[in-house]
Order: sequence, then C-alpha cells, then structure tokens
Amino acid sequence: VVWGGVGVWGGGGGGGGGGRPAGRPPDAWPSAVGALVACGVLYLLAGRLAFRPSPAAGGTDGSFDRRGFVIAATAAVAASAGAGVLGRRLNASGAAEIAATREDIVLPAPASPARPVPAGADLRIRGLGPFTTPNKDFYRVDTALVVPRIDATSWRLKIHGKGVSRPLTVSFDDLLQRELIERDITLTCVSNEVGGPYVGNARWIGVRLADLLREAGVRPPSKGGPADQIVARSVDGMTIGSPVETVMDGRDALLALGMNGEPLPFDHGFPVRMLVPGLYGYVSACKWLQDLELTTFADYDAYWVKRSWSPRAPIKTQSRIDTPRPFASPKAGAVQVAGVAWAQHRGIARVEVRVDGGAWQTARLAAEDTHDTWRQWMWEWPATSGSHTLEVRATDRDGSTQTDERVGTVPNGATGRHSVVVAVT
Ligand SMILES: Nc1nc2c(c(=O)[nH]1)N[C@H]1C(S)=C(S)[C@@H](COP(=O)(O)O)O[C@H]1N2
Ligand SMILES: [Mo]
Repeated sequence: VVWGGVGVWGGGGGGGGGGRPAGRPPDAWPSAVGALVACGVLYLLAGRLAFRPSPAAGGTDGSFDRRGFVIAATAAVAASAGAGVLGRRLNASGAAEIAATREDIVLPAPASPARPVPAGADLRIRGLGPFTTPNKDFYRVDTALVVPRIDATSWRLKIHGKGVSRPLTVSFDDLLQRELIERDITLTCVSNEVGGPYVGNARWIGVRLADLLREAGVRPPSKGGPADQIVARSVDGMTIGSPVETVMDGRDALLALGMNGEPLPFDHGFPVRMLVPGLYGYVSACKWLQDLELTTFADYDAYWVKRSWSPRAPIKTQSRIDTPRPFASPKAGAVQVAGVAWAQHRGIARVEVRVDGGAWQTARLAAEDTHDTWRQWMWEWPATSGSHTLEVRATDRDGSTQTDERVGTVPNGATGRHSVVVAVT
C-alpha cells in the first residue's frame, strides 16, 4: 500500500509539473526525485522492520532491530524536515513565515455583479458535477513545488513596458478600491485530454484588466499600440503571455481577487491572478501575479512557448460525457447520458450524442449562463442490453462543430470526440 502510495505521489507530481501542460521530463524531476528519496527511506525503514532469523537463537522466529529502526526513522524525520525548510526556501516569495493575510480580507460587493446563474443551468443529474465548481474541487495545474504564500498587504503589481506611457504600480488595497466586476468564467487547461478533468467553472471577482491598461496608456495593436503581447510574471517565475488585442477587445479579462465568494485560495493564485475568457490557462491565467510587461510575441517567448507550446491558444470547442462512466453497467431502458460542453467566449449552440456510430441525436442543453461558461447537456438513451459506445460532439455559436480529428494536447489543445463504452445489462 505504501509503495503504491509513493508511486501515485511521484507520478501525480510528475503529471503536475511535466504532464500539464507539457510532458517535459525536467519539470517532473523534483517530484520524481522526491518519490525516489521516499522509496529509499521506506526501503531502509522496511529493512529495519523486517523480521530476520536471529543468529543468537539460531531459530526462525523473528526479532527486529528496534534501535536501527529508531535511528533510521529519526534520520528520515530530520531529512524530511530539512526538505521542508529547503522547499520553503525555494518559495520565491520567501513568505513562509509571513502570516497569511487572506483571512482578514473582506471583498467588497462588486459594482457590476454577475447575473444570477439561471435556474436551468444546473441539471442536477447524478454523476454530473455542479455548474459552479466548488473551490476545493477545482482542478489545479501549475509548476509550483511549494504553493506561494504572499502577504497581500505588501503585494504590488507593476505594469510597464512597450507603449506604457504611464507605468503603474498598484497595491491590493488599490485594487479593492476600484470598480469590481463579478463574472462566471470557465477555465480550461491546454493539457486536458479529450474527456479529461482539467476544466472548471467559477464565479470570479476582480478588476477589468483593460481599464488598468488604458490608464497606463496602453493601446491595442489595432489602435496603433506597439505591444501585441502582455507577459504576466508570477512570484515563482512563471511567465504567461496573452495577446493585448484579446485582453482589450471588450471581453471580461480580469485581475481576479476572489473565487466563488472568497479571496482566491492560495492554490489558485492568492492574492491576484489573471483570467481571460476564451484562452487556455497557460496563455491567460497567471496565478500569484506580480508583474505585467507589455512586449511583442516576436521579442519574447513565455515559459510554455519555450517548451514547444503555441504562443497563442484560444480554447477549442469540446464536450465530455460524465455519466454513465466508462465501463458502467446501467440497466436496459431509459438511461440518462449527460455531461458538459464548452467553447468559451463563443458559447455552445448544440450538443449531439450517438450510439455505436449511428445517427446523431440532439441532446437537451441546460440553460446558458454566459458564453464564457460551460454548458451542461443531457440525452435520454433508450438503452438495449449489450456493449455500446456513446459519443458526443458540440457545436459552438460560430457554427463550428467539434472535429473528429484526434490530435494530442501539444501544441495548442487536444481535439477529437469523447466516447465511453458501457455494458448495458
Ligand atoms: N504562476 C503560475 N500560474 C499559472 C500556472 C503556473 O504553473 N504557475 N499554470 C497555468 C495553467 S497551465 C493553468 S491551466 C491555470 C490553472 O489554474 P488553476 O490551477 O487555478 O486551475 O493556471 C495557469 N497559471
Ligand atoms: Mo494549463
């Protein structure tokens, strides 16, 4: 059990650093090394604990090397404490000892509240997650070994670079005093495989990034501005580049301070992160933000772009079957097939399902919240016994239907249709 746990831990961490969005071995090293160290420690401890024939007794009844075990265990505890200290040193903010300021924050009511989620947006079907993803269940994708803990009272954001005629430095309080907007936005990771879990929907509160940029004198390229890329830099050194044109085209690009009614959780970028509806996270959603630099795509490649991912990456229209689960065995008769579909900033117009490659059937769509959010769907399947393949496809409001062509996540998001095989009894 313990060995399996270490495997999952190391593997999961590797996935976190390496698998998403890029499967680059170097990013998986820290957790791979951690897993190896853990395996070594367990091996040593297991050796100490093993029952061994006692040479003195000459028998086969076990005795165990208690002293050796205590020494090894003590060393292991000391080593892991050391690793913890080292880990905190690795934290770029150096803020481990700074008391969390998060608890004291009271987010003011937004000047522009999100409209209530329409009653029909959540189909409340068993096996289908809620329309709004609770913070504790929201996927997390980042390269941080140790989650940065930033003191919001000393946090500052700089806005500078090409075409910034009035460079700005703002504090967290400055942002709180500005006009806050609240919006529902579905975030997706480019490393999400077809049918994968790296997508979630939350109600965010923050300030309009375009307003701040205009105050800093920034003009989008279409209005003659010299910068076409805005590079967000986090305290842990991540760089995320977004098109200035997109950020300033009127969509609700945010510097987000709150998520689902509370200050951002540390895992999701406290105190401030960026969000741009319609763009994958690695080109829009910098967490633990501390710097915004206006530059060009020609002059600068952000972190994942240096690692073979595309500089620009709008979210592709996708859909997922959440129920029935793969290899489920529902009873013949009416079976609820349901899931989610997303095409942020375009919106979902249609979802269709088919069985065993037959004719496409139109699913019932849940009420639309906004075109920046995902949409639930369901289709009642008159299921007959036997093994069947369910397949889904979505069409966005631009009229494009999800392609059947399967491509992997690199360099700008997976395509293909999600399918699920079930055995109806
Ligand atoms: N500082 C920092 N911000 C980051 C990342 C990161 O590794 N470091 N990962 C990005 C990616 S790839 C995604 S998909 C989103 C995920 O945000 P979440 O963890 O809040 O879901 O954060 C983005 N912002
Ligand atoms: Mo991502």
